[in-house]
Amino acid sequence: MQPSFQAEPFALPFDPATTALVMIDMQRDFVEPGGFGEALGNDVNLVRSAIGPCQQVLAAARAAGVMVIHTREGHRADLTDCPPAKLTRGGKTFIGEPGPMGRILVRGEKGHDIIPELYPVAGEPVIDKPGKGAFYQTDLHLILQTRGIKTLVVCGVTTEVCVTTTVREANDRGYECIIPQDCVGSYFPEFQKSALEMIKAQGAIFGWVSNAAAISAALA
Ligand code: C5J
Repeated sequence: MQPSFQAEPFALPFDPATTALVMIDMQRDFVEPGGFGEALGNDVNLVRSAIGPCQQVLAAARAAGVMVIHTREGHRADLTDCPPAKLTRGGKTFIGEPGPMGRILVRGEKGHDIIPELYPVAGEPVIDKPGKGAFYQTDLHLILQTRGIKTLVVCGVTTEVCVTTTVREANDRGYECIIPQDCVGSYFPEFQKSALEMIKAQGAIFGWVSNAAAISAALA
């Protein structure tokens, strides 16, 4: 019998061979003090609750042989790929300026890298993206198509920004997306609640919502 993820608004059947875990932007810049998230005036402690559940789902995906992909939001050191409209927005510190973890949201800097708790292992593609959506100006779609991937388990930060932007992009490209709600984090809990409701509303108009325990159990 085909396995399925328990989810809302209804269970989602999947094939492990055509499923990928996409870990969105679990970078120091978003989940540790001194990065981009804090520079925007946010309390990073609000998103750190997603780390443990993400570790659980990551371990389950690796054990099941499910493809794992990581993304990082950030820019070239010369900022030539950062639109002025993005560059000029911020709070205390702006993209490209020095911070305690190096230049904010710049590739190669300590803050730009993925947190040690969820660090990629050999064979797991890392997608560097200049925008919020992981499909915009990246080779993510090509990589997924090449592997025949149809279903995406999407985790990471932040829920209403890069996570659901990516889910909306993926949905339009024909992927079935499921978000474990404890594996995503937002600096604004009320935004997270609304963002996840929007995903699963109207008969899963953008995708499904589940949790780490259900995803891990289905992959076991
Ligand atoms: C933000 C992201 N929140 N990764 N980026 O600016 O969600």
